[in-house]
Amino acid sequence: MEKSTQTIAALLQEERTFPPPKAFQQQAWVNDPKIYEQAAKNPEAFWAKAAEELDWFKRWEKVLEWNPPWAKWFIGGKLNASYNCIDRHLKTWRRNKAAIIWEGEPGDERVLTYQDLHREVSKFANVLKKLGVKKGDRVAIYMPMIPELPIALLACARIGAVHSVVFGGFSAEALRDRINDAQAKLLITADGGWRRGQVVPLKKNADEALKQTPSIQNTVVVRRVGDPSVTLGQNQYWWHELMRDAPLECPPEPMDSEDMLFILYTSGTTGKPKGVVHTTGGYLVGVTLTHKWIFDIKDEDVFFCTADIGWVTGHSYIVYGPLANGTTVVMFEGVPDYPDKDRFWAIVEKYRATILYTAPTAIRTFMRWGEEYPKRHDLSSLRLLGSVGEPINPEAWIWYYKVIGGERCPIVDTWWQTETGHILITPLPGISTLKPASANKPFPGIEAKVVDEAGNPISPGAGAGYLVITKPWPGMLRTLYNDPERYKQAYWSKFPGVYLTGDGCKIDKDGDFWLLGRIDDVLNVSGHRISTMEVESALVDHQAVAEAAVIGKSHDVKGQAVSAFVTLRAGYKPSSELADELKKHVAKKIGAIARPDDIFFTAELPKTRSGKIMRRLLRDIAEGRALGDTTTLADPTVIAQLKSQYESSES
Ligand code: 7RM
Repeated sequence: MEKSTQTIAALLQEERTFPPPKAFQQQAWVNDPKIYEQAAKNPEAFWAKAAEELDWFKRWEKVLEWNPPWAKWFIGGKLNASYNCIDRHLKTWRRNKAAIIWEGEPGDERVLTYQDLHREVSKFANVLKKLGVKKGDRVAIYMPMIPELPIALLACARIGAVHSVVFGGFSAEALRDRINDAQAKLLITADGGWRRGQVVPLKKNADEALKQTPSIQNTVVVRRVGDPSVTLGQNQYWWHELMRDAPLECPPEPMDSEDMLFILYTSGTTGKPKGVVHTTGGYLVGVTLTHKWIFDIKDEDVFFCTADIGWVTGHSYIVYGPLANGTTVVMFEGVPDYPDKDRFWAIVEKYRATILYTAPTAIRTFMRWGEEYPKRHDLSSLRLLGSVGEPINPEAWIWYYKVIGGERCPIVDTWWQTETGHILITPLPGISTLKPASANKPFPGIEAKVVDEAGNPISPGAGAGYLVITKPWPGMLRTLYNDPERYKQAYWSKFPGVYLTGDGCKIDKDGDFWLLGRIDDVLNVSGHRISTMEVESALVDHQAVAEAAVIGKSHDVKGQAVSAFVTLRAGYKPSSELADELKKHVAKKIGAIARPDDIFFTAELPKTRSGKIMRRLLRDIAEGRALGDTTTLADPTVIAQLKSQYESSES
């Protein structure tokens, strides 16, 4: 160990810069960098100004009350999220504007205007009431990516019920545990969903879960796939039958700014999932302003966010942010490679999407498949690209920029979490000089720092450490549902009064932030703390590598040795020569200290269902341990195969 206040080594040097294109800058909502200082001088005034862009039934009396770690925003204010996302647009020309352009996996389409959305949401809100759902009750939602999903969210918001969306890819047990933790009264699901031409049996899973969920009184089922074997049991109803004679008018419930809007479960490293609680006023202010400024949203835009609404990205940037801004969003039920590997590009072309928001894991997969798929389509409608979910390595950034953006579209690499509610660290496309793999700067009104083990700020250019948020922000989680102690412990105990993100980060001499992955994943090689992100980026920089996951493996002398799991691009084959070449490549790119001791080639990496690499399971394999919790894995066969291959290569 070199110092007691140990930080993370900053190894990777990325020198390329991309200033904002003049034409983009001129038309952008934000084109004066002074906004940062102005907001920093008085963040509360800054956020109050943002709040004025929403419609309030009653104005707030106080902007912020902060008794760490308890925050309240826009105290005394009354508003309704569904009213802000729908009703207020009906008073304008937008009433017949497309709110949601939806495409199903089989190629079916639906377009809902704001007026259509108003009708469907109001009717379903009346259905909820009729089924006995009251303000404050929790409603569990387990659905595919069909229009009824955002309709259900907004209907809950309309009557003040709290939605808890459980991603449709989760198992019956995961659904059961989340229903029970939230004590949900109603479940909304579907007969099934489409995935690569197969039916995901949502109703079957739901029935399995319902055997052990005593709080559920009724279940509503959307007929999506038309599976004739799906029948209704007691207290179960078809969505379309309930909707048939539901009244058209349902006045939005005036909600207190601090009333709960939703719970969203996120898996902790150990133990039961955490029920992240978001409230109404602050969250809506945060998602609305960040969506408008970061994506530079104009009325002409067609915003395509590829996330599932089962994740926070879908909540904030398919539903609440875009609809509050009166945007047209593209919502897609399927996957990028069905029926072929050009599906996203076909959608961009067909609906003339102007903004695409997707994840690095998808971008690296597209790189692996090759340029021929995007090249089949006209992507010239795109004017801005976004990335979220993981650090994007420079090679993937450059590929995205060139192949998808045609070297004309700025990329916003947006850092945030389920807990933060909205984007906190990001470029602003009209003013930021972009650096591939840097998420740029805290959004105006946000104060973030990188600190060492003792909590002392690391000055710009001096290295890496813990990313923390040092002032409350409007969309921050308010607590963990029914577990305030865990809330305090997980986020506020390491550095008192300061929010711990759990991510490693470096800050360069310009004050730009570079995310380095989860602190729990950091390696320690001979006392040097090395981020997974930097070694992985060096590997992906080699033309043969599609994706890489790096872990520390126990080593007698060094403590830990760098061990890499690598997938190759089309046209490359594993060999010991290639492994040697990759080791050398890492040593050359970032230094001998990071040179991998071993490289293991694999066809797939284990990922969560939202696409994040699960390094913890790779560590279990490398150390020959039993696998830890695998319930959040997207594809359990990947890890089983990897384990047996790895074990036979060792012997
Ligand atoms: C939005 C979302 C949160 C974690 C976070 C990071 C990682 C997300 C970026 C990123 C580097 C980014 N919510 N992360 N965005 N890392 N650059 N632009 O993903 O709750 O599911 O995950 O995701 O580690 O802590 S989340």
